[in-house]
Amino acid sequence: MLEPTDLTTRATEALRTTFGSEATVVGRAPGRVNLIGEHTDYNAGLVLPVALPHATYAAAAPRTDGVVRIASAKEPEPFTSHIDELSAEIEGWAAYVAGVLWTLREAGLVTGGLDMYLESSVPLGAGLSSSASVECATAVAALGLAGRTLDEDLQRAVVAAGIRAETEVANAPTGGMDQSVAVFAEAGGALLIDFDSGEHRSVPLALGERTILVTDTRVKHQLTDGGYASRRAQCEKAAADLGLRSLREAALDQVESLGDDVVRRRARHIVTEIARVEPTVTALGAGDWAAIGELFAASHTSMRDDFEISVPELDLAVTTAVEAGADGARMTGGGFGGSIVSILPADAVAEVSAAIDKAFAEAGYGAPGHLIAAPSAGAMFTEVTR
Ligand code: GAF
Repeated sequence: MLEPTDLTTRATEALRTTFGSEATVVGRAPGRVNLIGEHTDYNAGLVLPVALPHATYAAAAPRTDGVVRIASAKEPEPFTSHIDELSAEIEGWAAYVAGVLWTLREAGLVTGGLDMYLESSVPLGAGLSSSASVECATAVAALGLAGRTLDEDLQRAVVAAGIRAETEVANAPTGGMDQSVAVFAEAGGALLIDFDSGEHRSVPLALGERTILVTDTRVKHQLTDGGYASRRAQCEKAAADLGLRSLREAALDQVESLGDDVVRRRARHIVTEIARVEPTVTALGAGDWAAIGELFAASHTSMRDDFEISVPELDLAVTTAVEAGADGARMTGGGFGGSIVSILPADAVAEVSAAIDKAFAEAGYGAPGHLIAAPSAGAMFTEVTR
């Protein structure tokens, strides 16, 4: 099991050894697993993610000279700049950190320099939103250093800063679900977000004897490699061909009238997937695990056949999880690799994960990783006292 270790101490110690700085603030923001509603955020649709207990920790110390220095456990070579010189032209991993500081400076929310060190327990490239957790941990740490209080307006600013860094600096044309859940999630709940109205509400999860298991196939996915952008463009084309503002407004029979087979199937996934979100909320509330099984199966089939974002490792993990006792399983996140999510009886976790490990070994795939997604809270910062 990939454990959700608290990395506060490691991050503050690494800040000291790397830069000789004492952290005054540690920002923390979680990764996420989406229960249902995939690729619906940029179609003004509904999503239902859960924040993971696995998170990024950003230890930060203020500087009076405006200099910005950033390092992380995965990228120990520091990024160095000056707060006034940050722009959208930032290469590589630093785009997700310095890019957020740039957008906060542009918004007038951050003016000073800082030293920052990041540690994360969110698996990278696993479709579990490690980048949004980095963005949001960075933002709340910088706002904590600036003496701000994280009220709802500022939370919205954090979400916006993360989205801008991701879309304008890292050039990943993503939709906003990951930053929203990283900030607004409440412990014990999933977050129902409506990307048409902009509203969100926490849906308490009465899982009882059930658990949410995430299995990382370790097939690395990238949101910048073209597959994600092409799906987004196809959805926009479908809406435009139908004369609609977005596919949120489309009915299934309208979509079936689209002439282009690929565009029609992409749009069909979006319309049917949006329609599965509220029934999932109802089924979770009622503990109707058979309904969850059907909804997850339909969602996975739709992503595999209509949206074409699954890979054989994801399909095998899903089939095996259900055969071994999960109520339901589906791929989660952007696709083209990454993870599946299963809901299952807590006492079936060992059996289901062992069955997936065995199936992967027999298929000649590398060993997957598993984690328990205990629904956790969104981003916050704590002041370091000594
Ligand atoms: C990625 C994106 F970042 C999200 O905005 C969302 O579109 C998701 O893929 C698919 O549901 O995580």
